[in-house]
This record gives sequence, structure tokens and C-alpha cells, in this order.
Amino acid sequence: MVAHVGFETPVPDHDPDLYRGYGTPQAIGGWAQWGPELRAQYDADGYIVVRNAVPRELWSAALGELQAMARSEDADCATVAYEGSFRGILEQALGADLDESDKESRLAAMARIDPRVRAAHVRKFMGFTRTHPALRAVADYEPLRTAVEFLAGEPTRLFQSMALVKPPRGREKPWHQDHAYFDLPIETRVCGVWIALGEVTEENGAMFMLRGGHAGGPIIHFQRRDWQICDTDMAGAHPVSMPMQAGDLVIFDAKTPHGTPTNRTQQQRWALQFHYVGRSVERVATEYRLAIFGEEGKDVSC
Ligand SMILES: O=C(O)CCC(=O)C(=O)O
Repeated sequence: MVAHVGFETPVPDHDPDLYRGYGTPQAIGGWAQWGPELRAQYDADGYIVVRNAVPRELWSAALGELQAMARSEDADCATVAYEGSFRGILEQALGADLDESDKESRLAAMARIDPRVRAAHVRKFMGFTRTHPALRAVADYEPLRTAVEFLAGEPTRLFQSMALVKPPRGREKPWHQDHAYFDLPIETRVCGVWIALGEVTEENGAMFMLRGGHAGGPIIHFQRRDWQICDTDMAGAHPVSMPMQAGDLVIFDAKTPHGTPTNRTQQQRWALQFHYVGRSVERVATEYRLAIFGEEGKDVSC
């Protein structure tokens, strides 16, 4: 498989007030503390944090696999996104403008770049569970799957896999609801799972979530620094921040507003993210999604 490659556009820095944490969430200490009473907590808060949820041998194998993909010339996955500045590095190696549809010249340019430079610019991998058993093993980890099925209320399937790297100074992922990105019926209970693969802090790009924010339903998204909730809609909100250690995770409802700030440290921040839906759920048209989440025709501005 030759991955599709994209480049993130640089964005202006965000207002620091958008990621001011008002406490950290109540968390369970591991799967031994999992129980049916947690459904009420999930339904009320829109998320559950589980510490020590993925054993070290699974998360360290996953991280090793991702770091090898980051160094490689052609990561074996569906899509790789690099920092925008990496396009210039590729063009310099190529000695010409980059034609994204010309995979051969892109691969030739990649081969001329130091693997450490490739790895330093990677932002995101998508679609890797068929080609990387060590990553699939995390998505299929039995206690996690059991918890997700319990919260979704039905047998589920994995429908999206991502690995998210925030390089030093790596950009914010602005506030959003994941459901705004999915062509799925609005009533679908989509479960997201975000897993720390190293230490995650407010400084290097921790997850921030708006407790109970899923209960208000879909929020209109605007194309600003990203496809996102308007900053002014978040003014005065009191989000929780979710610092984590490797192997901790948060299971969240895809309508829970969340975002991550700029990485202000010199270290990369690594995370995995999976989304699961009921096996019977079918895709709907993009127009249906945009009629709900898009601003078009709603006479609103941001
Ligand atoms: O890992 C991150 O920085 C944010 C990921 C996220 O929220 C997303 O991709 O939906």
C-alpha cells in the first residue's frame, strides 16, 4: 500500500484561555474497577477516564511500530499527514515542485531525507490496523472492547484508526465534536477512545473535554483554524484537562466537545485514537451531516 500523503496548513496560535483546565476528571484505576454503574457516569459526563488501561507490552509495541512508521519512507497505512513545512523539505530533496499525485517522485524524495527528519515532521497516521498487528492488538484489547460494547449498547466494529503526534510547537486541534466529521446518523452512539502512548501534560497537548457537553447535541462547526466549534462558543466554558501516563485512556461520546492545545515542549506527544460504532450502523450522505453541523444556510457567523 502506498500511503496518501497530506500536509497540515500552519495556523495562528490559539488564545491560551481556550485550554484553561478547571480540574481533572474522576478516573477509574484500571479495568478491575469497571462496572455497570459506570454507564450512568458516562451518560452524564460524556467520557470515562481509565488509568493503566492498556498493558505496557501492548502500548510499547504500538509506540515502537508508530515510531518505525514515522521514520520510514512509505508508512504502510492509508494516510500520513506531515507538518506543512515538510512539503518544502521534500521539494528541496526533489529539486522541483511536489506533484502529490506522482507517488514515485514523492517516494524518491522521501528516500533522500534523513529518517530522523521524516520522523520529526509527522503529525498523523490513519488506517493502519490491517497492516500493523501491534496496533490492531490495542484496538482489539478485550477489556477495552467489552467496555466500548457496554457503553455503545450493542456489538461494535472499529471504523476509524488514527495515531496522533504533536511535534514540538505542534499545532492545536481546536474544539470540535468528532461526530461533526462522521457521515453517520446523528443518533448513533459513536465511542471514541484516545490512548496516551507517553506522558501527556497540559504543556505538551493534553486532551481537554467539556464535561456533559454531549448532552446539548450537535454544535455548528465553522472552517476556521480547522473544522471546529467557534472560539466564542467556548468562551466561559469550564473544561477539564486530562493529563495522562502511557497506557491511560479516555472513552468518550463523539458528541463531547474536546480539543488539544499547542505542544509548548520540546518533546513529541504520541496518542492513538480509535472510533467504534454499532455493527448495524450505515453511513449517510455528507450533505446530511453538513445540514446538521455546518453553518451554511443557518444565518450564523463566527
Ligand atoms: O490528539 C489530538 O491532539 C487531538 C485528536 C482529536 O481530538 C481528533 O483527532 O479528533
